Amino acid sequence: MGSTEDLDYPQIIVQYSNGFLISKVMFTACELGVFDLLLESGKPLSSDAIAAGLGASTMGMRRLLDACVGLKLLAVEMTQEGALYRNTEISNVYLTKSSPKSQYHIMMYYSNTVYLCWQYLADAVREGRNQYGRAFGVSSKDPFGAMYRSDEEMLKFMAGQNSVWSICGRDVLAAFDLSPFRQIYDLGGGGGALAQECVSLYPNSTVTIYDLPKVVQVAKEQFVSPEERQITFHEGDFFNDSIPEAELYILSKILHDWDDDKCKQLLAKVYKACKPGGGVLLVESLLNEDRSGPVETQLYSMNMLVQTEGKERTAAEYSKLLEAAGFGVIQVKRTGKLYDAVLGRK
Ligand code: ASE
Repeated sequence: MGSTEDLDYPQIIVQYSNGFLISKVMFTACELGVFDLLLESGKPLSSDAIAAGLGASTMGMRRLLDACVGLKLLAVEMTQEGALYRNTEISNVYLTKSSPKSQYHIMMYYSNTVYLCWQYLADAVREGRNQYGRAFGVSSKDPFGAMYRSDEEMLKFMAGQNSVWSICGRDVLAAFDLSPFRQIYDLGGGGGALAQECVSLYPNSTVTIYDLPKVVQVAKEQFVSPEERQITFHEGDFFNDSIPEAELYILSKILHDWDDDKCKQLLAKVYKACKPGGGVLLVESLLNEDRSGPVETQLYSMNMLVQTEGKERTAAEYSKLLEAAGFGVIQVKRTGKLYDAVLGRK
């Protein structure tokens, strides 16, 4: 890259232009259940068998399967009976619904919600605000009112966010030794996957998932088993209701939803509630200090523009927000994965 060849044939431009085609092929194969069928079958299948099994056209399915082979999401072998398709290892682990590391739900959220908002990216950049009005005809003033506009949308969001913790949860919680903190609140803890990682990594801790009443209700019904003794719930709106006392507050992908004023307001409230010697753990995707990357974080920041009131920030920006609220001894740990950790102490 950066060589004269780039001007002769713009590889990078072609690749980026095709980026959304790649996303949609993967999302569609997931949505139709291609990877699930191949996992269940336990043996390679022809495109006709897959099409029949999924109620799709033979012609359309053949093309989808071939594209998945090109993307290395499927493997193909030629036999006397014709082409037989099977999952690659990565598809078995991440693209099937039933896998413990499944990314299926976040992909459905991207494909059916995020994707529609991105249709209006130019408007979002022009206006500097989220595009719920244009994309879904709902007010953009209250982003979570818009994101949770129906129970179905809320459920899709919660399931999607949960799937991220199956691949990043352990790293962000192990970034610091949190074992001295026994009494933990996960503010905006949603479907509870991070809370579950937390109690499994720190068996002496209890985690309270603090979220809106309707979120807590769904979390109890669909995501967290009542057998999970170390996890409890608290229904509330962290901007308008009180925050109970605890030793550690986790704010995972919360501050990136809000502007600096709202972040300061929330952190000040958390500081007040926090026990002396306690702390706050921010779990966020950190921008480099010079904002040069990582590209995933830059893209997520664009997504925060189209979907929320927030943005992704640098470690220094999060430190400033924490300091403004009174927190000290701020430590930053980059995990090398999508999400990083920042710890502040009271
Ligand atoms: C939020 C997280 C997300 C609010 C809206 C969101 C995600 C998608 N939409 O707190 C997950 C992160 N992924 C992206 C593309 O930003």
